[in-house]
Amino acid sequence: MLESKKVKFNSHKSFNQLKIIFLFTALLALIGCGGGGSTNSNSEQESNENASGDLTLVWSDEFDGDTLDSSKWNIETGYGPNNSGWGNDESQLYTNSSDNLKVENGNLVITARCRDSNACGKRDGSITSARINTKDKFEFRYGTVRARIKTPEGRSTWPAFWMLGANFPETNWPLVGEIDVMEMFQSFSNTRTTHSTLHWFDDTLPARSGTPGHQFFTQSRSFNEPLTNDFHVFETQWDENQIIGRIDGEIYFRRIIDPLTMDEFLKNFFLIMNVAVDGTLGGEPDQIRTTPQNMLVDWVRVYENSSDASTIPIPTSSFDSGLLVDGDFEGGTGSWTGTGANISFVNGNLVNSANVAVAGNAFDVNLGQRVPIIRGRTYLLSFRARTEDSRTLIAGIGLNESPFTNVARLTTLTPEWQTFEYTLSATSFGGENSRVFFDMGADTGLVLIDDVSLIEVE
Ligand SMILES: [Ca+2]
Ligand SMILES: [Ca+2]
Ligand SMILES: [Ca+2]
Repeated sequence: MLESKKVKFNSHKSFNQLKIIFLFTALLALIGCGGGGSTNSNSEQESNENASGDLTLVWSDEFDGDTLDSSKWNIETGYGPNNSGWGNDESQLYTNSSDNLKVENGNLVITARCRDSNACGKRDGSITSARINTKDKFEFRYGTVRARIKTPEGRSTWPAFWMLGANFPETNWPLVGEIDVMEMFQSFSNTRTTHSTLHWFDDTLPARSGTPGHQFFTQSRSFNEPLTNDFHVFETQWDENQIIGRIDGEIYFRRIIDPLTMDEFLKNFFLIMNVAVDGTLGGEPDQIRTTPQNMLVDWVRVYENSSDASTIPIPTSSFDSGLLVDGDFEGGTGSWTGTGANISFVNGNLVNSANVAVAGNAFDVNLGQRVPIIRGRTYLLSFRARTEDSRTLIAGIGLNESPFTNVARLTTLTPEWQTFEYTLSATSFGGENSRVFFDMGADTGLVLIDDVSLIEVE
């Protein structure tokens, strides 16, 4: 859930961001990350409770009563600041009516509905839903937050369980930081996929959207069955070093916190739950025209991590990237750029992943890192890569500016990881603004890249 109450941000999901989301979704579908993983058994869900070790409960709502506990939650109503649809061009009116928000049978129930099938319009009061938060009532720094949620159907719905920095709205988004524990949306994804995302501010890098300084990092997990069929436990484990995301106890998101540029995540956050309709990541109202769609939340629990120090092991990497930074992608950093720069968690390892849906120019989907190249010198570029079936990419070194002079090799990938080593001589170019690059847009299909290094050779 993006938030942009004060920052004008009409098109915050830029084309590239949408494309990246599509890339992730397609990738995860392709690599087939397991089965449905769904269970409707409380006992099975509860058995996952200690999957992250011994945790101390610090806050929870079991939704056992028949009204929302106002000592824990605030109800947000309206269309958001400036009636802008909460910064995302969302259509719904948030209300505090029991038509949209109630506690029933042990669950919080948020219902998105249209007045009738012919009245389902944008911010005219015909579509209603609900949004609640814990600002000033429960704010925390570090810990494990979990919720057991049955997400709503409906192509237009955009349910989310997320957090904003506690200094919001006094401090603008994205300087407050945003942690999305669970987000599902169907315009650019599907009901089989949950997304976890961080948003923060870092103006030393090119903005990732129309908001200056906006950076984000997103990972998703797709299943064979719709997540909407049943309850699932969505989780974020957060300490001063990194943020981990899980669904039903299984990790699918990991991001190391750079304390210099991601200081947003070293401060207090509060919780938010909502079901948006339409807007930049929802979709045109369809099912909700005739059938109200419910998000059910059995419980929300926040646990202390088991000690003040980091409890999440940070992967140690002995990989030598040579002249490059973070060649094994384990830092999950912004060292890599390009339309094909998407770091993904695959079998316990962070790799760069891109899936090309439509073939075009090779450079249309690219991954690169700036590195000085000295004219006349020779370099050894090595990396590991694979695809699903068979396809090519172009790997090389070259100028990072026009005329993009380069020396490169056409590389044929297979479903097995292969190591490629290319000796490349910079006979006709060089300079500070040079780069290592991978151009992947000429063929369709998946590309996974890992362990990239560049060294100078005699
Ligand atoms: Ca920052
Ligand atoms: Ca409950
Ligand atoms: Ca790696």
